[in-house]
Formats: sequence, structure tokens, C-alpha cells
Amino acid sequence: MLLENQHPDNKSLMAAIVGAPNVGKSSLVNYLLGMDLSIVTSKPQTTRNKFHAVFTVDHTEVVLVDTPGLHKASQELNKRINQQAVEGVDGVDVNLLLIDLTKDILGQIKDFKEYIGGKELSKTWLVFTKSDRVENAEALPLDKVFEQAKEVIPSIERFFCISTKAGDNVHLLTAALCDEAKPGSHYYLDGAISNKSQRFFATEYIREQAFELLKDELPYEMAVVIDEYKDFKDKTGAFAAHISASILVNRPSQRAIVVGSKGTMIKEIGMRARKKIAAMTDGTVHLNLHVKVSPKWFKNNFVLEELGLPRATNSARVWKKR
Ligand SMILES: Nc1nc2c(ncn2[C@@H]2O[C@H](COP(=O)(O)OP(=O)(O)O)[C@@H](O)[C@H]2O)c(=O)[nH]1
Ligand SMILES: [Mg+2]
Repeated sequence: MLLENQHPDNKSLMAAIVGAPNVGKSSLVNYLLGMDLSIVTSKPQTTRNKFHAVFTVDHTEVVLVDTPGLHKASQELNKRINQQAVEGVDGVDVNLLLIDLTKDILGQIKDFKEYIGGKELSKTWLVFTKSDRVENAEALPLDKVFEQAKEVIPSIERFFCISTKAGDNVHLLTAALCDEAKPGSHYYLDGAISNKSQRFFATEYIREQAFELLKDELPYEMAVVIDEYKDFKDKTGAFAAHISASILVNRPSQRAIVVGSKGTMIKEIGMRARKKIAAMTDGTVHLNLHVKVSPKWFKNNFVLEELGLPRATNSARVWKKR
């Protein structure tokens, strides 16, 4: 719902950030916001829930919809994660379809088309990412690729070639997004940065640290739930929070790994996550972390709902295996 009584110069735009896992969607969201809001790791399928991330330039508000990467999914958890991504394009003004320049470009475009099914797409801009990883990115025949891409997805209108790591060309994308904004009310109050709560981001930051510190398949069999979240003003009037959270794992052997020898691993995850939550809240944070064995949590509707992942509705059409 839009806000009322707005400044007459206000403009707004909603843009979905979509694409395959690990192409740099959350990195772009963070770059545009100017802060590490969305979690970024070197592993695919880090982002599991779609959410809004908001930035404003003068009177122009841009609402970005960060989404999980679309991927082949046969497990219930992955179907629900994909559903989050597919829903991300609903009702937006622009889709930014991110394409990793270091991988098969046309393959990513065709995959996106397949995952999205018959869905009507708003105007779509291709954003080629990680240009810093390609030698002489300016010399790439991106005009030609762009023409081929339009044959696959007719709503594609223009393209950008960026690197969030090197900061290359992101300003062109920012300017284009602001130019595209239409006069009208903002969706969010001044200063708001997301539709998700600090409590949500607290679980994300715990999971982010665990993802980075733990190897192999373990991160995919792990989730974080909050057991208790109390925030208050301390004696000096500053923000403080007491958080108890559990890392859910599938098997007892995984619990032992997450706890680590003499509890060193869980301590490290907790220390890093606490720092990041404290930075987000600009306050003092006490974080109590536990590891719980919750066999097959990723098939449990109750747990998945609690993780903000409701059942996928159109699974038959979109999730067929290729
Ligand atoms: N070299 C390089 N790496 C990038 C760039 N953007 C993202 N990455 C890396 O790619 C990985 C996945 O990024 P992430 O933003 O989580 O991708 P997402 O899964 O699409 O959200 C991380 O290791 C990032 O550091 C970039 O412009 N250049
Ligand atoms: Mg992401």
C-alpha cells in the first residue's frame, strides 16, 4: 500500500533482482543500498526468502526485490525457495535479470524463461555481472547477445555490464532506475530499508556466518530459527537486544560439526553474527546460539512456514526437472 500525504516531487520504482544462484544478486542489492543488508556468500542458494530493500535518491524511492536464485528443484525446500523467486517478479515495474558473464550467458537466459513459465513479465533489463572477472569486458559482443536474448524473452529492453566488486558501471544502472521511476507516493517511510524485520536479518546473519564457516553440503541442511528476541533501550537510551536462536541440522553428526571441538565452531559463528547484528541495529547485542537436531526439517511444513517459505502453488508447471 502506498503512503499518503507525500511530497509532490516524490517518485517511486519497484525492481525485481532475478537470475541464477550466485550471479551477484544480493551483492548488487547491497551495493545499491550502500550497506551489507542482504547476505552474500561464495555458496549458491544463500538467499532463501524474497524481500524488499529500499534506497532513495533525492525524492526518488527505488524498492529492490532481492530473490533467491532459480535452480533445478526436486526437494520441497528448493521448490519453495524457487517459488519465492518466481513471486518476486509479480507487480514490479522492472525486472533486472542478472547474468554471470563468466558462465554460459544464453543458457542462463533460457533457464530463466523456463523457470518463470508462462508468466507475463514487466520490462526486463539484462545486467551482466562480474565484469571484473572477464578480461577486456568492453570487447565482448554483448550487443549480439542482447539481440539473441530478446528473441528468447521479448520483454528485454536494454542491458548493462557491471561489476559490484570493482564498482564498474553500477552508476549507469542507478541512474537508469531513477529515470524509470514514475511520479507518485513512496511505498516506505523515510529511513525504512526493508519490509523484513531486524529479527529476520538476525537469522540471516547467523546463517551467513555458518554458511561461510562450514563446508560441503552441511549449509544446505541447516536453518536458523529465533527462540527468543527481546529488544529494549538500555540505561543510556541505546538499543540493546537479547537474542536466543537455534541452528537446526538434520543429523546428530552435523550437530557435532556445527558445535565444533570444545564448542569452537559455534562460538566463532556466534561471535561473527553478533558483530553483524550489532552493526545493523547500532546497539548492544547478546546472542545465545544452540544447535538442535531436527530430522528432515526441510520437509516439515511447520518449520518451512516458520522460515517464511509457504508451500509452492504451481509446482507442477514450473518445477519439472529438465
Ligand atoms: N568478482 C566478482 N565477484 C562477485 C561480484 N558480485 C558478486 N560476486 C561474488 O559472487 C558470489 C555470489 O554473490 P551473491 O551476491 O551472494 O549472489 P546471489 O546468489 O546471486 O545473491 C559471492 O562470492 C560474491 O562475492 C562481482 O561483481 N565480481
Ligand atoms: Mg542472494
